[in-house]
Order: sequence, then structure tokens, then C-alpha cells
Amino acid sequence: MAGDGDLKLLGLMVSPFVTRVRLALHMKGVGYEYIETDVLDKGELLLRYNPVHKKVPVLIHNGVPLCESQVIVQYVDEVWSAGAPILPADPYARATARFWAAYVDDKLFPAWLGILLAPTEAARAEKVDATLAALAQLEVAAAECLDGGRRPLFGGDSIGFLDLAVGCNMFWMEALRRMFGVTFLDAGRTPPAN
Ligand SMILES: N[C@@H](CCC(=O)N[C@@H](CS)C(=O)NCC(=O)O)C(=O)O
Repeated sequence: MAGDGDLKLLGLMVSPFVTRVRLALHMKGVGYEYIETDVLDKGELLLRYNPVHKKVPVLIHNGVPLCESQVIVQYVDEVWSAGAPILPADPYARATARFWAAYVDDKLFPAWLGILLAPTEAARAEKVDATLAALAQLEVAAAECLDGGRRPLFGGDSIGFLDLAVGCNMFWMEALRRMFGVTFLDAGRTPPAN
């Protein structure tokens, strides 16, 4: 596909941020070399290509690095514009998708990560509550962006920016349920779209 060039992705299998980028590349049908990266013992590649944050994902396109998953997804959408669009065409819908995607990264992600990292049961319970609150708030986004449940996806009929932002966290909801016995997604609290 035009524009592919030399494409490498520094990633980590369990990272929602990396999953987000991989899904975007997959949607565009873009081939790339995946390089599983140790983020605890940071190697030369990660430090060279993401010296600011030293985090994955890093997409290296023809030798040039792109960092921060939301930035990368938007870059992928622009460079491989022939594939299914990821960002909404309408400026207001695009701004709304970016607003809620930022919310996911600022509120939902730290809340559920805190469950894993909590030093005490009390601290874990607090993070469980924060995760449930963040998911409840996302239901507001769903009401706003899914046209009261009439649209199946935030992106309309195909997967969009906010679907990727939210969806890449979902495998962790299941992992946390199995680890700690807390159900985060159920038809009562987080009803599926029609
Ligand atoms: N805001 C960043 C977050 C990326 C992130 O937190 N990556 C984690 C893996 S899930 C990481 O590389 N952590 C290494 C570290 O914190 O040193 C993004 O959207 O790409």
C-alpha cells in the first residue's frame, strides 16, 4: 500500500496504548515490523526514539519516530487516508471524540491501573470505585455519541477514534474481573448499543 515505507512499532503485548495503534494499523491494512519492548529495562531503541517519555508505543516510519498513542493513531489515519477513516469528518464530532479519548487516558486508565498497583485492599477498593465511576461517565459519552444507542459504534458504522481509545482498555476489564472478581461491564451498568 502506498505510504507504507519502512514501518516498525515498538510495543508491549499487554499495553492498551500499543493495542490501540496496532488496531489502527490493522484497520488500514498496513504491514509493519512489531518489536516487543522491555519498558522496565529500557533498551537503546526505546531511549533513542522516545527520549522524552521513554514509553511505548513508538511508531518508526522511515526512520522517524512518532510517540503517544493518540497522536500515532491520528498520524496513521492521515498518512494512510485511503483506508476506512478513523477520525470523524465533522469537526464537532472529531473534537468530541478527542475529548472523550483524553478522558479515557486521564481517568479510566489510571483508575484501573491503580487496582493492579494498589498496596492495600482499601486502596484497591478506592480504585475499583474510580474505575466504575469512569465507566459510568463514559455512558454519558455513549448517550451523546451513539445517538441514544441507535449507532453501534462511536465511529458510526465502522470503528472510529473513540472506539479504539475505549476498546483497547476492555481486555483489561476482563483480566481484572478474573483477578479480583469485580465485574466492570454488565448489561445493567454498561448496556450494549442496539
Ligand atoms: N500516553 C502514552 C502512555 C503510554 C504508556 O504509558 N506506555 C506504558 C506501557 S502501557 C509504558 O511504556 N510504560 C513505561 C514507563 O512508564 O516507564 C500513550 O498514549 O502512548
